[in-house]
Amino acid sequence: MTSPWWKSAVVYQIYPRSFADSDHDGIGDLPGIVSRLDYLKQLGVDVIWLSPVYRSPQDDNGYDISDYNDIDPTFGTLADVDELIEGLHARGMKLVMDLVVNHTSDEHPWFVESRDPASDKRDWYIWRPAREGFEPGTEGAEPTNWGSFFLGKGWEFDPRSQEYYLHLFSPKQPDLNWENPAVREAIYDMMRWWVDRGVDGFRMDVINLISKTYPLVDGPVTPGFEPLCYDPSMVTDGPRVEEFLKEMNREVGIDAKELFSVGEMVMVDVEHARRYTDPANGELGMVFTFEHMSLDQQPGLSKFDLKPLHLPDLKQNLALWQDALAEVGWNSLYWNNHDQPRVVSRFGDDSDEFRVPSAKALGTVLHMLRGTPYIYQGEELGMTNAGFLSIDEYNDIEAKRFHELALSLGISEWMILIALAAKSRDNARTPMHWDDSDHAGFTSRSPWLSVNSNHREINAAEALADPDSVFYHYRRLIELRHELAIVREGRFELMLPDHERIFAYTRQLDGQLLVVVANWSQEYVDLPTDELPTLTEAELLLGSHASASHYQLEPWESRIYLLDLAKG
Ligand code: ISL
Repeated sequence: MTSPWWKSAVVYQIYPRSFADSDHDGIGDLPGIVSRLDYLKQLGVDVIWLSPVYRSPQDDNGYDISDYNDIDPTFGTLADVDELIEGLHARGMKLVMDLVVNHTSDEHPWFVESRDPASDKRDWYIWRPAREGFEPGTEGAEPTNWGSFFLGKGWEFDPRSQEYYLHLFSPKQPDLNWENPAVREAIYDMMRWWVDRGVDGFRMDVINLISKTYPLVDGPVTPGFEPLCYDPSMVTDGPRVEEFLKEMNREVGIDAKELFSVGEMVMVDVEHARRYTDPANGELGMVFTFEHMSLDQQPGLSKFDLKPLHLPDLKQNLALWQDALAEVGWNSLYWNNHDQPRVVSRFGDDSDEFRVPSAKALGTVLHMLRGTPYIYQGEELGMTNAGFLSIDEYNDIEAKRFHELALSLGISEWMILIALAAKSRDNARTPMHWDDSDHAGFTSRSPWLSVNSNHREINAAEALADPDSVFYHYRRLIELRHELAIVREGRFELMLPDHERIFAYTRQLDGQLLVVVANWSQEYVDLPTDELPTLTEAELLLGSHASASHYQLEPWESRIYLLDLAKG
């Protein structure tokens, strides 16, 4: 059996609001993306994943959809999507759409109808009466004690029917009732419509939340984090998720048409991930795991509860996933997306001195792993966190809700701002840096979210003119995946698991060994040569520094070697 095409692909994620503004309203749009396709081709990526561009009140920047079959006027028109598809296909790239079907917007006609208790759409969402013995709409009357992922309660009271609807995210994102076959059919139908239009697959938002465990009951309160007062494992990987995914795959023809599919899986573990991506099960191509993204938070649920990253934890977690999916299943590889802070600021070093080498080291470590790598817009330039100093600069609903809730719990403003500066999703959402002009070439007007002032130094024009830039390093990493079977298929082995500064691993295939070494620190570090393969005969495929010592790495230096085992 031949390997599916997406196992050798590299994906680039575009957050449309922040990529390129063509109509001068300060918000990115589809024609803006179309105008930048040659840049993406030059980087060498295979697939573009587009965050939502559908009609939406934009309560959660498009993850609240009011019409799945149309484009929000902010972003353009259906004709613009057709042009994007055509432009990508003409350049040998593919388009993956975001599929947000755990919930819709409360302004979606399905939900508007559903508010009427007599409507045949009532059962398309999850409605429940007040808790027994409670007056509807009063304190504590919610059907269960569930909170929302955006903090606050997970149920919204509807005065008209005196009932509550479930929303695991904002109150403007009511959860669909996947138990209802008519809901599922409507979704598959919509997906087929997009496939017929020419899209090449889907990134499925929070797809392991679609099957709830019935009856819905109170969850245990998590000590120290009462506002999210249920155990989230009660809503992840529910009893029918796999059945629904199989049905979707069959009905939409995901495997049959060799479409791309990645499921965003909140809190997924390796066992579930293996089942979801076992080709024999006909569910998904790959998943997004979150485990490596929670290693810089204190144990518990809040990502804003900060903790420094301990490198061995990260190595062991990535190795766990590499090993667990080595025989069966497939994983995606990512440091960044529109929900995560910029990795060079988070796990690297965004100081003037080390930003470039640390961005390269991070790219090297991720891209030489087994799986499908994702690049989030601007990562290939080494873009950094937003650096916002006041709550007024933030846009994201999650940041605002966290600020409000934390203040109400008596947490000081500056503590909240420190947490937001480290972890807010707006870190990833500041506009793309195209050049050093006033709004970074993103727009000619005032942008919807401030441009980072460091765009004067960090921008695409600058990167393209500099052969040593992060951009060209990423381009080479992508080429290596395309060129070498060992990068795609080689067996992974972690080296130096407990070393606190060096990230090292090997990949092995057909008598060859790929060796990756990276210095994850500001210090010079000696390579423990007796614990690593002998590198003196090895071919250096890519290095971040001109140095040639086989015994030492400069600060944040990274190297990729290829070694012939018969010779070595
Ligand atoms: O970003 C998060 C909190 O910091 C996550 O909990 C995030 O909400 C979760 O990863 C689900 O994300 C996806 O669904 C959300 C949307 O806000 C995110 O942008 C999307 O990636 C609801 O649709």
